[in-house]
Amino acid sequence: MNELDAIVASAQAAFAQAATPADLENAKARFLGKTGSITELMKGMAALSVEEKKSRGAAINVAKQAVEAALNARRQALADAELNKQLQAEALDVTLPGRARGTGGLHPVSLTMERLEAIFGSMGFEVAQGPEIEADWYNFTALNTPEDHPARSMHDTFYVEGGSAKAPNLLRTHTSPVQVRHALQHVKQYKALVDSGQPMPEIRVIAPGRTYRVDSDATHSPMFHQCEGLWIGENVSFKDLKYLFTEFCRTFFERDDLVLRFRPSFFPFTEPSAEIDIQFQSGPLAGRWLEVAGSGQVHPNVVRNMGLDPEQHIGFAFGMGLDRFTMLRYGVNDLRLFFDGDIRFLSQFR
Ligand code: 2NM
Repeated sequence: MNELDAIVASAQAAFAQAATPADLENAKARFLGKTGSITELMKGMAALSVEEKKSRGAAINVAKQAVEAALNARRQALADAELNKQLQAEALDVTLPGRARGTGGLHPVSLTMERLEAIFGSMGFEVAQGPEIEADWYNFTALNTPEDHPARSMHDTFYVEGGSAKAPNLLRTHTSPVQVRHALQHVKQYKALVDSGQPMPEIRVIAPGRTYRVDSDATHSPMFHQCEGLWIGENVSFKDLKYLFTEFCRTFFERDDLVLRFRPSFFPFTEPSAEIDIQFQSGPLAGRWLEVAGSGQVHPNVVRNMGLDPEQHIGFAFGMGLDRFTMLRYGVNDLRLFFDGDIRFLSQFR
């Protein structure tokens, strides 16, 4: 191999070895740079005769062109490789399925609330709301709860700063104060009728919502959900309560054979009072009596505090725990699951 062929071969090998554009430019300098081997050969021609210059020059030019061709080919190859790498990194598989945006859903207790509102709504009940920070009068006094009742102690009730007889000073321990507020408003609306001794439209209302008690363990949360109901008229009796609540439970649990039991009990705001138990006839809970609500005929003092004459107006009320209803309906065995906010649990109710 002559000297020129050897230089061309060595340049081709050097260019092939260059892994990056910077490597390639360094290799180029060794052959075509100011002191590169091809450049040196051209400098060396100065001493030659005109005839020799012609043939030598042509040969060097051929070699130089070969080196430049190799250089350009490698430049192109490196650029192509770089482009391919980039394309691969940014590759987009348009055949992949899209990423679904997670859809939210209602909390199971909210689902129970909606269900209750729909069922009682179909039976002519309005839905009432009221403040969660409540006045002592609405939460206890109006409900015939004596001053020395243990529920009024700081061990059972969350009190807040300030407050007077009617000013907000505690976190409501039940939603009964909402019933009292609703009844007073209703009576005010129909005041002309009431004053003239004429019949007033019946009060039929439920009050679902958050309630608070100083209580926290596996089966009690300091914040829990209640729904209370109130039906007041001139001829409303316990049999209406029994019919209404039986219909409600059978609809709520979707069981026609569900059985109810009313057990004598005591509440300051009702007299007589009864605990309501239910029994499933099939399924995992079949045969067991499950306590689901408290109820009773509204106490004459409470009827009076609602602005009505207990000699003329009579009715019943009931109260139930929504968390418990939700647990029974869905077979949830730990109350705390409702308050943990774990999406793996909650998403099952979507
Ligand atoms: C219960 C049990 C019995 C009740 C009473 C009233 C009101 F406001 F009419 F007096 N609302 N809810 C009541 C009665 C609540 O919960 C266990």
